[in-house]
Amino acid sequence: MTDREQAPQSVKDAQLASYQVDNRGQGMTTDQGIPVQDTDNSLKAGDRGPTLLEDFHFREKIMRFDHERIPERVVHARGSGAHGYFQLYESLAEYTSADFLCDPSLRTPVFVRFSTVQGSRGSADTVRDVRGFATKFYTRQGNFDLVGNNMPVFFIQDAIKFPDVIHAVKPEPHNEIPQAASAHDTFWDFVSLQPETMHHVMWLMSDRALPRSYAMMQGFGVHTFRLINAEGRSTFVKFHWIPKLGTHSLVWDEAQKIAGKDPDFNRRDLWEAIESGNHPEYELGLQLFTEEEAARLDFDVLDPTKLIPEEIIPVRRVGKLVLDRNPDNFFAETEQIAFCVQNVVPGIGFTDDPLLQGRLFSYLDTQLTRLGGPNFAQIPINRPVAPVHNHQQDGFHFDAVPAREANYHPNSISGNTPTPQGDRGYVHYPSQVAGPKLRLRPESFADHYSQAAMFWNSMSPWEKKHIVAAYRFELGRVVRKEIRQRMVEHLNRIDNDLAVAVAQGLGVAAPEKVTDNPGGRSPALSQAIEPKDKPLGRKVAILVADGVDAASVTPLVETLKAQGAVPELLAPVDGAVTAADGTPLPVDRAIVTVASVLYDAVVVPDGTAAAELICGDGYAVHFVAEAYKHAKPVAFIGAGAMVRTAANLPAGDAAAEAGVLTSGAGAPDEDFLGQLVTAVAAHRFFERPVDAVSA
Ligand code: HDD
Repeated sequence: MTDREQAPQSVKDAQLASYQVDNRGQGMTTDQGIPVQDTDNSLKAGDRGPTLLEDFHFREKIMRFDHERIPERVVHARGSGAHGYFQLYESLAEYTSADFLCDPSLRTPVFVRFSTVQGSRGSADTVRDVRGFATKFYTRQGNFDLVGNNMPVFFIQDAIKFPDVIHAVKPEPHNEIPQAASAHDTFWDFVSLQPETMHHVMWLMSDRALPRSYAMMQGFGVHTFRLINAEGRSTFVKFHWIPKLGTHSLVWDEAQKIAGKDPDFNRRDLWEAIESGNHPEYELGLQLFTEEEAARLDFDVLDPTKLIPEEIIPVRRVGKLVLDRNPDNFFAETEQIAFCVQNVVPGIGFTDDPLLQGRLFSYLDTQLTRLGGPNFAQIPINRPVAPVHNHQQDGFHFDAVPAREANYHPNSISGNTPTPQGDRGYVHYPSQVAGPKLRLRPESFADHYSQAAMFWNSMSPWEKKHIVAAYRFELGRVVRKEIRQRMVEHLNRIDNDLAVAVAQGLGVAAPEKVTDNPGGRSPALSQAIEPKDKPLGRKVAILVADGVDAASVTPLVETLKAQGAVPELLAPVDGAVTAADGTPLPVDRAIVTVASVLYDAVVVPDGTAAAELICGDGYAVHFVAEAYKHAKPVAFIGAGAMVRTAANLPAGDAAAEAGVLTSGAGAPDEDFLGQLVTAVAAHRFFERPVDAVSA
């Protein structure tokens, strides 16, 4: 690797490092640098007397504490972030003049923040919601912020509706219930009255709204943007992030339970993956197309409720994003990072998508309140690595110390600098605009059902089942019957089978078919086709107890680790279990401190005494039954099969046995270990008859 490849990332690292304060090994001082004598006792008049106003250390300490909170983000308040880099595969100079998209030898430093939309800062990670996927590229030409989501479309077509959709989905105004959930009247009231939401809501009801991991989630820029090359030629572009680990989801029952067992599930997973060197990786994909190609599509590319099927315009993979460093301080970095959709560099431009146009105002504006003034770009995490020179000045928290006499342009005092850079500066793409000023939606935005139907038609049977269950759950929580009925009528315009299935679950009248399903199919939209060949990052619980056969445990652990999975030994109590041969086997956690929902698979090794202990532990038996119910691989070695019987797992046909592995006594052979790795990689076995499993 050349110095050049390393350079930009280390520039940002060096910049951040220059702000880092290392308190370790230091004596305590006040904010003014005055040495502190004692921080445990306030200064009093006499040992039982009143605290004195003179105690400047006490007053400073309490004053700082009283003002620790800043307003949380209006949306996307709950999030976690990481540092990393972006590197291109080959030059895109044919399409763009953006430096970081033309030079494959550059490593552009990035900070990525993942988030949920609805909940407050302290809400759970695994709620049914859209996930934010916001990337700040610190390029040599300034910051480029790609502020996307894990779904390629949005609820609304015009930014003026954003406050409405967010008010509707957030907790209801009279009682602030529910937290981080869309299953309530105001959301579905709005949705049922604003049919442009239909396509995005279909995504929200799908498994995409329950990502297993941020490292197993796609990202999308949503809008059509432009790339502009050095000759000024524009090409339309849709941005995609494609996770190396594939796109995988939780199931709804599991997601709800995780919200209680470990509300930090996705945050912890991201943190631990980076700490353990399993750096999350994504490829940047581009759908590139001309205005003529756009004109031939049967929808408007300026409408953010529509996606361009990959089968029509393929996704070209052009570079990779690697997240390789956790933040040093959550507040300083993850909380204070300010993404702004208007942050683009030369070579990247906007289109007239009315949602995008509104966002160009909102993000800059929101930072004023959130970060307390106009100088938020000077906060270390927001500072570009590109030099900043202009005549902007003053305001709250102005950290720069400009050495200059002229603070205006033109000037003769400072040699007329800093100087506007003409063609080397950012040139807005000179698209033609003309027309009367009107408040209306274009006719080309009028179809709200075809792509919702396309999404539905593209799903596998198990994905469809999950979508129906999600509508039933969400609408089942809606109190007002007329809202449920309105939604079923909309669903009927998408697909009669869907509407009937949802209606049956809600106890409302099943609608007659009024139209044919208006959608086509885009096979690329189904998660069923995701690559499932590697178990990378999957957590496997190995249930052990005293008397376990150590020979059946060791090869499991070694094989799973070698394949990039994360095996953990769980036992009735923490510490160590004594294996059948008398050796102590260290355990990772007591089983009661975790739950099956926090793992992707479960294995019960051999050892009669251990299996008997596990069979007698209701929590452990439930662990296995619940993993089965959530369609996860379950494996039993030798006497471990007693737990299968205790958990009362369905058996007898291929569907019931899918992903259920058994091995003879003692050390498992290569064949079994291979099957286990394949099953863990496959992730879920949705063909199982799980509805009757009580767990
Ligand atoms: Fe937004 C935050 C993504 C439409 C107004 N938005 C925010 C974040 C993400 C998105 C990922 C969190 C960034 C972070 O981690 O700090 N938003 C989207 C996407 C949209 C979208 C993909 C549609 C394609 N947003 C949208 C509209 C508006 C906003 C139409 C307003 C007109 N969004 C905001 C905001 C936030 C924000 C209020 C809150 C905090 C912030 O910006 O920094 O300005």
